[in-house]
Amino acid sequence: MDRPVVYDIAVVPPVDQSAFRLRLHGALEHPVTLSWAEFAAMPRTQIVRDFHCVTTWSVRAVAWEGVAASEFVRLARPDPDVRWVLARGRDGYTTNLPYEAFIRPDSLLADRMNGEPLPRQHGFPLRLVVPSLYAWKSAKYLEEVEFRRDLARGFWEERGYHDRGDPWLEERFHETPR
Ligand SMILES: Nc1nc2c(c(=O)[nH]1)N[C@H]1C(S)=C(S)[C@@H](COP(=O)(O)O)O[C@H]1N2
Ligand SMILES: [Mo]
Repeated sequence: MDRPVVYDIAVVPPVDQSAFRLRLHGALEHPVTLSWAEFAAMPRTQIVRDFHCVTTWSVRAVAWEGVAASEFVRLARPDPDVRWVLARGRDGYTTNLPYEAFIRPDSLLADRMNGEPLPRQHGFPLRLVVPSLYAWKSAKYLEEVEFRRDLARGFWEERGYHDRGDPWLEERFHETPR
C-alpha cells in the first residue's frame, strides 16, 4: 500500500477509551450517547477501499474495520426528511456530507485500520470512513454525528470546498464563489 499522508487542522491529545463518548443527535427519533463498551458491542464490518485526498494523493487498498454507518441509523432512527450529516471530531474539526452518502453500505465508523487499532494520527479511537467521497469527509477523532434537515457547513466546506465531494466527479470546490 502507498504511504498514508496525515492532514490535520490541529494537534489532538489522546483520549482514554473509558472516557470516550459518541453522540448521535439532531433530527432523530432516538438521540443516543454511546460509551466505548456500547460501541464495541455493535455488529462489525470490514471493507478494503482506496482513500482519495483532494490534494491529488490517493492511498490504495486501506483495510478499515468497525461498525457500518447504517447500524447507527437503525439505532437512532433519523427523521424521514434528514438530508445532511455534520460530523465533529475532538479537535473541533467538522465536515458535512449528504445523508445519502453517510448511509451507503461502505460507509463506516472505523476503530481499526490495516488490522490494527486506529493509529493516533489517523483518528484514534474512532473515525468516520466514507470511501465514496474525498478523504476530508472522513472525520477523525469522531465524537459527534449530527443529523440535519438543512445544510450546516463544516471546516473546509465553509472555506469553499464542496458540500458533497465525490472524487469521481472531481467535486473539489463550489462552482460559484460564496
Ligand atoms: N478530526 C479531523 N478529521 C480529519 C481532518 C482533520 O484535520 N481533523 N483532516 C481531513 C483531511 S483534509 C484528510 S485528507 C483526511 C486525512 O486522513 P489521514 O490523516 O488518516 O490520512 O482526514 C480528514 N479528517
Ligand atoms: Mo485532505
